[in-house]
Amino acid sequence: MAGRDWVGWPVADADRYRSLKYWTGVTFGDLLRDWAARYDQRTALVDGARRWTYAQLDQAVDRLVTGLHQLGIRRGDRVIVQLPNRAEFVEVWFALQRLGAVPVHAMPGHRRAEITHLAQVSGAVAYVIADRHAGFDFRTLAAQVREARQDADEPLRHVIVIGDPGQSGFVSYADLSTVAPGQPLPPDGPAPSDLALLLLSGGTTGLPKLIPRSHDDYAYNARASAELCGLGSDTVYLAVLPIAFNFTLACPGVLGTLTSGGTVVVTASPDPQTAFSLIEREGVTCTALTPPLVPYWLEGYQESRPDLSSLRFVQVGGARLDDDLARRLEATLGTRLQQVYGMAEGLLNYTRLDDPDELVHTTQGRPLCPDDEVRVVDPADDQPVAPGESGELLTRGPYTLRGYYRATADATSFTPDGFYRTGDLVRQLPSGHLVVTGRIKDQINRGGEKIAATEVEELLLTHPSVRLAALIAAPDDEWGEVPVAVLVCDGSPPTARDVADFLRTRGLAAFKLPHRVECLDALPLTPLGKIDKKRLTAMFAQPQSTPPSTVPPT
Ligand code: OOB
Repeated sequence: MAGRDWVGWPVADADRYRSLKYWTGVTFGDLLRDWAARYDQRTALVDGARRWTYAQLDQAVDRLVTGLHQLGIRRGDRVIVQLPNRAEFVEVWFALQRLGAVPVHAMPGHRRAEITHLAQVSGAVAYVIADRHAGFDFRTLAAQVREARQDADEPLRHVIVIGDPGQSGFVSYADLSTVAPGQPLPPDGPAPSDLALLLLSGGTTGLPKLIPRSHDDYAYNARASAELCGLGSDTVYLAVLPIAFNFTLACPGVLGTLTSGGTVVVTASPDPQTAFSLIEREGVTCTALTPPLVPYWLEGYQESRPDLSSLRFVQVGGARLDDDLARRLEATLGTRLQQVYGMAEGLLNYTRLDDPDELVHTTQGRPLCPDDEVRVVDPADDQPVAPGESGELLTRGPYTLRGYYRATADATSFTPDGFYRTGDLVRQLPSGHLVVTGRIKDQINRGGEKIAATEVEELLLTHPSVRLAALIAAPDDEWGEVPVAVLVCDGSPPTARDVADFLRTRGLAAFKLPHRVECLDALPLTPLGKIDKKRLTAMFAQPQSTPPSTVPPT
């Protein structure tokens, strides 16, 4: 373990999680082999008109493993994966697992600032993209990232492109997945306790941190979630949210469905009508949404009255779902709701499918595992609050990290005894269910997409006329909350459009752009001399009456 880039669980805890059979000592590469043996000719994956049986998926993954190995990708190498929801995501992910290489999960919306940062923190040697998606050419982005990393200790050596690789010396995915087997693969596959993937933290300071997840802990995450949701070989899961999102991949999502012998249907479009026709065509039994998608689904349902009778339940998570919308979802779609309050760092809370309606509509669920330890504390002194009172949620357990990758920010993110500080304010009911009441972390949650305030503030401060900058959350009917930039400027203040253009040229993802810009002569300070964000939030909690220089986020 010496010199490792990440800290695992203390030996005593790891032994306990093994003896309790949470960790079963299997890697994802071997799990896919087992599923192929067990579920063989059943349909594993559907993407448009293309379908894969379990046996075909297993073979496609083997071919890709050979191709990746011949390219020089080795056990332990980190590989950034930035793909829309396509079957290739699943092939690439399992091929990397079988090789012992580590996917770094980028989001489809990430741009130069985020991907360069991911490449730097992870030391990735390769980057997997689609040629174009949603009007954006990812090859241009990849060329910029490769150039930015060319003199680094760990440069980006390969860009693998699904579709047309273009002229930049990038590798064609089609070529890679059809290479003839050459040398036999080295027998030393990954160990179950090894790093399996790196997820992105929503972040509170600076750029996103990387979350190490092992085969053991992540396989438990997917399997236990699948059991809780009653998945089986009749499950048909529709992946609407990005597969790179922990929620979609393993809660129970794609991996939980495959664990159960079910079928995963992927769609790259969040449009409800596309989803409805797939639900009807494939007999989808469950799917997962973030709260802003829910009103669209309800409206879409009223318009076209699709047959959704196959749907057993719809999960909603990633941000707080309004209680009333929760009730309307069930009444309109005629299906069970499951609220999911989770985090890439680990802990998952689910409402149970047979919970009383009141709990399903008004809480964000209770922990997945009997050995998830949760404490609700006063953030000032880490002492437990009175039962039912609101406090910060701290947690520790068999699938919750003990430190970030390459140990960034661990001192502030964990208690000395290994509890992760979620930065979320919750209250716990006698039943164990949690209600998310707020947040103390400096983050904006735009309908499930997380924005670390300081990341945007640091870029705003590089604008020539910006002297001080604070990014705050303002309430919003569509997104729940949106980022608003409060600036102190020299000379004439930039408009929201100027600011958005500026941040885009700095390579920032579009979902992080401020929806509004407000200018002040000075920023209010706390007694300790920090920017008083509480006050700013109160000042700008309401949309301004004079039409603000609003810019659409995308
Ligand atoms: C999920 O994961 P992340 O890592 O993108 O974000 C985690 C944070 C939580 O700490 C909390 O602040 C917020 O997102 N959150 C919710 C929520 N679910 C997540 N806040 C209120 N209500 C909810 N239901 O977002 C995530 C990961 C796995 C499953 C589901 C969501």
